[in-house]
Amino acid sequence: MKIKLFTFLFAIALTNISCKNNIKISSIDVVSKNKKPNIVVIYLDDLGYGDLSSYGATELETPNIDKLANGGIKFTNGYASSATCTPSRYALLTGVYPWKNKDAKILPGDAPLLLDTNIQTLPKALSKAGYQTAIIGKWHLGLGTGQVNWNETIKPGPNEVGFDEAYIMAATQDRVPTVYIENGNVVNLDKNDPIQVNYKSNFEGEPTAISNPEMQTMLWHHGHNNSMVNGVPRIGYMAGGTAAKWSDIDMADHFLDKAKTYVKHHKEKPFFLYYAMQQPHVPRTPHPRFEGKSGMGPRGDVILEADWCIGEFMKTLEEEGVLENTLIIFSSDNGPVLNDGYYDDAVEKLGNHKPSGGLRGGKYSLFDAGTRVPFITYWKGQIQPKTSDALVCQIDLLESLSSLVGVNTTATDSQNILNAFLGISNEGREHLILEANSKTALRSGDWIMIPPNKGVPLNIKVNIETGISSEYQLFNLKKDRGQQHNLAKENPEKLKEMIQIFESLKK
Ligand code: NG6
Ligand code: CA
Repeated sequence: MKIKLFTFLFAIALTNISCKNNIKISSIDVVSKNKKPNIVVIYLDDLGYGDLSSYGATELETPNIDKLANGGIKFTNGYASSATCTPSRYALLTGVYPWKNKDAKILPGDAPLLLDTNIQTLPKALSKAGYQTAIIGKWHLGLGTGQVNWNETIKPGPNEVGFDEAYIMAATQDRVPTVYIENGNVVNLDKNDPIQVNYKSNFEGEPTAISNPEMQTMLWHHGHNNSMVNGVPRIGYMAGGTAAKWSDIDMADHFLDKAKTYVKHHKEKPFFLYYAMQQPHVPRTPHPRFEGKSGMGPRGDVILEADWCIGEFMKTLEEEGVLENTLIIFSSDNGPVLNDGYYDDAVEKLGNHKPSGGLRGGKYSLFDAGTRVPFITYWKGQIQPKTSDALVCQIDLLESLSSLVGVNTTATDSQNILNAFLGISNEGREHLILEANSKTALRSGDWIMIPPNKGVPLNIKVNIETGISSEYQLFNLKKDRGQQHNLAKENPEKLKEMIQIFESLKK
């Protein structure tokens, strides 16, 4: 009879505790004896710590994601590496702290590829172990080498940094070009209607939200007033490519369909799928099936839509017979924001919902809600359900998953905390440097230290506290989850210790 991996892992946990002098067997040895699991990273965009019912939300229900949270490990101290997208995704894929790369900032849609093609990446590491690899969804790490010609094969891009297959949007849903790109080629491109993209100036005769406000179906609040696509004003100017333009309301279904098809076609060998969903980033464009369903306006509706997509995706894993051999990691690239540049009722219809789940700040913030996000690992029949307060970060997936599949890396920032991810241990990393808009803070144990920074304490446009202060800030998250009591003056010893750790890690 086949003995389940969980039984093995449990036995090993006991072995480690009781037989200290014996040679330690690690979870890696165990997994290598078994078939390599498929690995799926489901990554949401701007989903906050409090946006899921399994993470305490009372005003909306996310039953499908809750199944993962309640049937897997629900981390309460799980972090993105940054409070914005590009740097978090950079860290997720490279295992390198984003603040070490000065270009790892929110990128325009025509930015060159941020990743050096020689750098180690998560998909490359998994490829070494024989995995098939794919990204479906939001990329936002740049493409090409500058001056991209969207009408030819665009490279380097995801295929050149480790993904065998890539079906992506270049940047964000609110940035041009608003087209899907499959393995470097714009999908449905009509060569007679070439695409042009410019982030500085418009193309002659092309309507913008400024020249033709009457064409808008969604109004811009700040930023988004350049080219309009499907009535939604975007960041950046685009001309041509009419047949290739995506349908915003169908985007979720479109990526879901690609993800399901990928599983169906690749289930015979281990695969790594990075399913990077666009919700609930702006513009929030739920399919009409979900319109009005949350009572919270489009932001709530697209969270329900994302939850439904995940349920459908899980059904596919089950139907294809791979659910019990698939490790799923669920998280978000940064914390929540309500008004991120459009009038879409996110603020007006919020009601009692608390996207940040009582944490301070939000997207763009050095306070905790900027980076502390829902973080779940799920592996049916293998991971025993629990809530874990281990300190874990997306940056650690590179080293931890490499160790799971038996691949060596040269990681420095990424740590092997596989046992925390598999629930064998409650110990994650000791320290973590967090980043927001190129400024950094230290989390160590239950403490957070934010050094003095220049800048404004409130990002007025999005109404989010930045975490910036001219003074040191020190918080004990265990006693003060909402970061209301700055203990820097009260506890100079702890502050000194935190500064020392911070400085040694930032060297
Ligand atoms: C900001 C945009 C915001 C969003 C963000 C990127 C403006 C005024 N704001 O610059 O709407 O697109 O970039 O979000 O343009 S992220 O989640 O991809 O980092
Ligand atoms: Ca984001």
